[in-house]
Amino acid sequence: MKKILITGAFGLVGTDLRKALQKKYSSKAIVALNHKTSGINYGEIVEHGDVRDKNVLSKIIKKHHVTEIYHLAGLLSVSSEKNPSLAWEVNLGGLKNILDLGVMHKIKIFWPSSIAAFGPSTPKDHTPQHTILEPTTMYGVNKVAGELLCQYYFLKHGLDVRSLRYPGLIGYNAPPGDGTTEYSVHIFYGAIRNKNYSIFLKKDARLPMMYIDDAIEGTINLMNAPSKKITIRTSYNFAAVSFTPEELVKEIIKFVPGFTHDYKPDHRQRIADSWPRSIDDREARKDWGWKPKYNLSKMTKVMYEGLKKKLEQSK
Ligand code: VAH
Repeated sequence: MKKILITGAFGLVGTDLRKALQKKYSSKAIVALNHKTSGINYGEIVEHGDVRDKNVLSKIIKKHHVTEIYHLAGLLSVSSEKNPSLAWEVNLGGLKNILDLGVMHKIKIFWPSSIAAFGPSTPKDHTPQHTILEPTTMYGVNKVAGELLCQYYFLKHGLDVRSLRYPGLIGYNAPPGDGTTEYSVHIFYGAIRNKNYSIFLKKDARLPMMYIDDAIEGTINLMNAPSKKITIRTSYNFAAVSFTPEELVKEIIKFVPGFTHDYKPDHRQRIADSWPRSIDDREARKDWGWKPKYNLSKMTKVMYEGLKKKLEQSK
């Protein structure tokens, strides 16, 4: 019987992934590992622990006879810059614990990389799968090292570990994390609550983005694809749409007439400047049939309507 452990289960991706996997399998097929975050519980089994503690992870895997792991726990770009040592311990130390346990217990693993693996020397437009990876952030260093670690465990141990280079993800079931692309989530809270938001990036800061439903469907499809179809064992380029804050504002105003905003670029602009503007994900489309469903206007509509309903219900 499939038993899926999700680490970082109460974050932006983890929350929607739990919901989707429970719908696909059952609530008892899911073990949600929580570190400190509170969040919606969809009836799954919840365990508490820190991914830096290999013994705790090992006990949970044995207790529940885990067959798959979606390892999402980690620090994002901004928090990794604030605390680089913690980022190294959690993002890489935690990943290596999961990979070691994966080999020991013959577990299939998903781990998210990010467009943060690219740096200023990477081609900015239609960034190819195989290119220069010289990130200038600790988060990006963690992602490049993590990708190579995953490929090493596949080549040396035959571990079936799969990965996607997530773009900026947008969803409303869980609060946004401490990231750079998260302006695109916070802006909806500001528009709905106050009809105003101050954007911490420049108006023309074009970044690769994706609605959370596309990300979850692509992640599950990758994990369920036959192993022989997987030709990339570092991490797949994975894309849907690229937009600027200015373009997003124009879409939001269609739902919030009179929405006011300004641009106050801060330290996060330097991070955004080091990332690509758009991604070429032809390998994902060819190998396992990736195809996004949400463009900017469709994403804006579902995000606005979903978050508005959620905030009204929580009053
Ligand atoms: C961040 N949302 O901004 C994350 C993501 C591609 C960016 O990894 O840190």
